[in-house]
Amino acid sequence: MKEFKHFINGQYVASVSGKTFENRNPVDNTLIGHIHEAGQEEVDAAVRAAKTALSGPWKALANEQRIALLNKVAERINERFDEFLEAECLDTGKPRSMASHIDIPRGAANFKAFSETLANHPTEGFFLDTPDNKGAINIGHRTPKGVIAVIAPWNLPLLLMTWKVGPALACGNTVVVKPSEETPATTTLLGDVMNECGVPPGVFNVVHGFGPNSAGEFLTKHPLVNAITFTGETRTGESIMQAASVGLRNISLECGGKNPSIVFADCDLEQAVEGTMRSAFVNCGQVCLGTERVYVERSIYEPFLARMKEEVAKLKLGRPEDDSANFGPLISKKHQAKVKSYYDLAIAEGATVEAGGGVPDMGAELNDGAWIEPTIWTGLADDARVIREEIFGPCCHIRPFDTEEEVIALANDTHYGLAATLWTQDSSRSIRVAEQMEVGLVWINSWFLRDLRTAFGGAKQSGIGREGGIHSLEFYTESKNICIKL
Ligand code: NAD
Ligand code: 6OD
Repeated sequence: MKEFKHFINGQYVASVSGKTFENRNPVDNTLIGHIHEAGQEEVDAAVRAAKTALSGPWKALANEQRIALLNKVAERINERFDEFLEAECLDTGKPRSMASHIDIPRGAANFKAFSETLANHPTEGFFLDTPDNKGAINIGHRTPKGVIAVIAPWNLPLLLMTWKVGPALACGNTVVVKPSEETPATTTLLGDVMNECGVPPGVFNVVHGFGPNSAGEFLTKHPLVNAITFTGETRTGESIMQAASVGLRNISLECGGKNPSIVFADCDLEQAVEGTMRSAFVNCGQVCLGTERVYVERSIYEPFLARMKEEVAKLKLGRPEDDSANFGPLISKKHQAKVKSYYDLAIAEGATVEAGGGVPDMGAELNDGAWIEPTIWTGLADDARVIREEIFGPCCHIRPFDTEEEVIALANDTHYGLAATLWTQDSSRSIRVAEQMEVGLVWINSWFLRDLRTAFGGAKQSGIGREGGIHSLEFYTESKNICIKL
């Protein structure tokens, strides 16, 4: 039986209260272990450790030395790849094939990429004319922001946590991470890696627990936290924004989506089918960038739908270690109940179920897991709740359209604005439509193709701010102008 403790000031510590909660495997609902729940006391200890560590050996490191240390962290994650893989698959139930290609390598790469960004980022400089003709020089100078609270979700636990921790540490900050209550393992393991690599105590801290009235709330409300970076639901983002308003702390919010995919008649049909299959169903549909609304130009609507149904029938549900399986369970029984409620709602709202639609019979060993069928609907009205609300499951609605203007209006008719995917071989159209999408990210003839130097984030209710490349440096540093009169 595993035990997940907090990682504070370089040491694993139990909750003072002795309070723990269960960590269950979504594959079969078996007990993985117990997670210590942080109260105010542990959160305070973690934040104070992070505050103290801002000075001392961490501050004394030159940029180059800090970068070398973070590269070592990346290398050590890769050396301990199998442990991270096992931990991530146990917590999430996702196929090993996916976690070994996406979650763990990106978890390591996030440390390298932001070290490089930092190393290659030029300093801003302006020469200013002055009345005495001697002039002045302005130099932009960046300093760490301080203690950063990192609040992470469960869908890509290591990847999305290090996507924040990597740049935060590269910029010289210290962090207190609150991983999702569903997925404590890889964040906990990273503490050990930090110690092995010689990252000073207090630079990386972890507290476990829930959101409201638990570790998440205590952390975001802590007055010594200088900035909060969050990934999760829009409604949670609103609470965090309120917490951050006290003391005017900066926030970066990466929230939910109801992402459209637009398939034009001039697309490469097989490429569009393959891409839409991934964007709707990879990670059991639990990717914030995932497609839940598919709009297909009427002339290819029937063949597209038919090909999607053929491909969904080929998805193989199974345990993470089953190499022939490419589709795992949802994260939890609770999330299964939420997704299933939308499956029932779709029928109540008049959908035609083209594929899936229910909970599969996985056999006696797995039936207690959080399994759900990959599902395709057609025939829903544009104002149906299933079309408007984020489900975060392996499902999409496919609808025909007739004109470019019509589909742009349909795609934008949502409170969310995270990502859109376009499938077309007409490059002029692809740019014209991309420009009109009210989102932070547009993929043309691809999906989730990531370049970590680029701006990442959402428009509308999908978030506030951008991270990635220099955008991360901007969030994780305080910018100061130094003006030198000559
Ligand atoms: P969630 O909002 O329920 O939880 C995210 C984290 O916030 C967890 O660690 C949780 O414990 C914590 N939390 C909850 N309430 C809190 C509070 N009041 N104060 C402080 N912390 C609190 O989200 P989730 O269910 O873990 O993840 C799924 C959601 O995340 C989906 O909506 C998905 O779209 C979104 N997401 C967005 C992105 C993105 O980049 N935009 C990426 C991944 C997931
Ligand atoms: O690739 C990333 O950097 C990123 N933040 C991905 C988010 C995926 C959402 O589920």
